[in-house]
Amino acid sequence: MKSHDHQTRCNRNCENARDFSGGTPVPLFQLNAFGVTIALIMFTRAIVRPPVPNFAEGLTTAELGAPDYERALAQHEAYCAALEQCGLKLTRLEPDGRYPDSTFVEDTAVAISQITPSLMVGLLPHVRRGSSVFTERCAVLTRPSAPSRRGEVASIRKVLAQLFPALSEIQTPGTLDGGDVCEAGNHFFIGISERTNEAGAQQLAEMLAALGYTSSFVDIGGTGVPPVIHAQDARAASDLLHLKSGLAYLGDNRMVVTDALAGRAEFADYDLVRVSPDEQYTANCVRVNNYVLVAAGYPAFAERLLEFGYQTIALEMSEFQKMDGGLSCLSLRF
Ligand code: CIR
Repeated sequence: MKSHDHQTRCNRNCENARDFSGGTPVPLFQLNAFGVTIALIMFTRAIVRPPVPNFAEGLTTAELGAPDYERALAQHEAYCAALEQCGLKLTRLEPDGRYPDSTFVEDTAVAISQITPSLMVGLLPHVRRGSSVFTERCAVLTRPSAPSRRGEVASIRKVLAQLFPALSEIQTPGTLDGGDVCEAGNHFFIGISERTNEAGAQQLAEMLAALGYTSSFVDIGGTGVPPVIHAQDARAASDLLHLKSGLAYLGDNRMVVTDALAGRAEFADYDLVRVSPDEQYTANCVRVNNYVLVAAGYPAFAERLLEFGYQTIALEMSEFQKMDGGLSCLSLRF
């Protein structure tokens, strides 16, 4: 669904070596009380990176023991296969032993599509013609607050420069992890957490506004102060590492939330699927096109999603959970 104009512009602006063949993400629309809302962005691509042999040296507070590398590799491979089942073309980055947490690629960038003015003034004719209302897309390189993770951004920058027409970047003193950014149609929730500070959130909010999106901040109790902890040490702040550790947008105005977030005014207008504290890990599920990826071991939650009409793919995540990682963290989807 790439418009001819869009393709021409990309060909003019980009070097031949660049690969935009995954196409512009396809938006689905619904009408709401205020007009037209993007209901869901259909993804075409994802970036993934397998865990490294020294994965166990990464940051964690989970106290679930050290991850088994071989098992983590197998779980990662199953995750990649699930993304392909959802229709995504994968870019697989080489593992990099300097960064034990680098399999959690979601934290290093935020992918955004630009809403064109046509969304405001003439959306329906566009939809009828089947052309995309996105003309360009942009990626924002983050600035992780964890010192051990900051270097991960360099290799993501290289690959995103090949895939995106435009790159922006969170600047000091801002810090931001992609795990704190929850896209919900044409609104983004940005968590203020242990990893993302207000300066970083504000920078992202301004970039989003320039692309036609609204955003709001959700304070999950962090300070944005860089953690100095490593495996086996306790994390001091909120029990949600990132906003998306407790929140997932499913499309259809439906939001999965932990009990801790369910009462927040920010989510009052959504249909909430509440997750109890003992099931908190399952809140980090991911809608990818026609499927919802869910962590294996939470059959009651998967059953509820089935009742809503979603097809689910359950994935073993034990080794990533040991390092505080969830399903969304393992890929950057666009
Ligand atoms: C970290 O503490 O940074 C990693 N061990 C886990 C990151 C998980 N990422 C995410 O939730 N988006």
